[in-house]
Amino acid sequence: MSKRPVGILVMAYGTPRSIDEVLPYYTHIRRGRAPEPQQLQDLIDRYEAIGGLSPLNKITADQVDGLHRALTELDPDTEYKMYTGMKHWHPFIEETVEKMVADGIETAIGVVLAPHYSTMSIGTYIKYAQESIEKHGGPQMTFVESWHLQPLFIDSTAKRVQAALEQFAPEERDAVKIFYTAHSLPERILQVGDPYPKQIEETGAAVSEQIGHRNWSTAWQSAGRTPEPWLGPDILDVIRFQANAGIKGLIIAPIGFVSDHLEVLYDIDIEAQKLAEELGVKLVRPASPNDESQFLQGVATAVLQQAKKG
Ligand code: FEC
Repeated sequence: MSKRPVGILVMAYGTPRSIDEVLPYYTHIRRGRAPEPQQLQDLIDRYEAIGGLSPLNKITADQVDGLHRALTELDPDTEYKMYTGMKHWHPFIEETVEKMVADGIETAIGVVLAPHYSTMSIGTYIKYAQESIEKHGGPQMTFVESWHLQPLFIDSTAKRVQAALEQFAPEERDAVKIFYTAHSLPERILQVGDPYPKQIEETGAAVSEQIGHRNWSTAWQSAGRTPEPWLGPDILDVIRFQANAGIKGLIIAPIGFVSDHLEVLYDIDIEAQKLAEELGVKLVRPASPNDESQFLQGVATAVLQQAKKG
């Protein structure tokens, strides 16, 4: 009798499939509170500025296919069956867990397409999956909690950051400051000893070490539009500060994200780029991992390590 397939629940953020879905999507992100009409319009405008909608769904699907290929290459004796569950839009994590149960999946591994653990990011994905597993009575699932120092992830990131650095003339490169960024979160995460800021720092240090570039720091981007304090400095303040200090070249490397999507294509490529241009700073953003094979081999390796731990 052939062995049963192992289910892989790949969890990602999710994005609207049409402009009509932006309101319920945004309401879901806000935990059921509908946005003000102006906030909704601002978000629609940002989607329009990046071409109408986000490419995130297509990229997530390509990443899941690539991850399947990588798992099968690394472990040809096991059959892996791939599932995709989204945090904020269809197919929601819960819908996918229900499907896994209906398909007869008994054992599974969950992994989030985000490298760094925070109670408010990966922790929430895992919580949603666990609640769904409880509700639907299975499958037996363990989770990759973070993979921010996975060597193939670091190596593929280092290559992309190095390529960004090479967009500056050799004699300019030492003076180019690299800012490794991630999505900001409310400052209150610090009170509970959340590992998120430290993990971002560790990824930045590992990548910088690999490319031998000492001139780097971390910063935050895409903070929520709420009155409470969010982690800073924000990238826009960083650009202003660096411009005032006479810095002419910057790299913003969004290591907290693994795809081209709104927070990269709008917040960095449009908003931050516009400010940098106004202030006479050359700003370069490294390419996103998307479905690059070395990156996905890194995620697959993290999944297989989790499978061994059981
Ligand atoms: O391309 C797309 O359509 C979706 C891009 C997208 C990604 C993403 C990743 C993260 N978020 C994280 C935390 C928060 C917190 C709030 C929040 C709000 C938004 C809004 C949009 C949005 N996020 Fe997101 N995020 C993406 C999109 N995010 C749209 C709502 C409008 C706005 O504030 O810009 C604040 C919620 C609140 O108001 O209470 C907190 C974190 C990540 C990175 C980890 C991950 O990918 O899961 C953390 C992609």
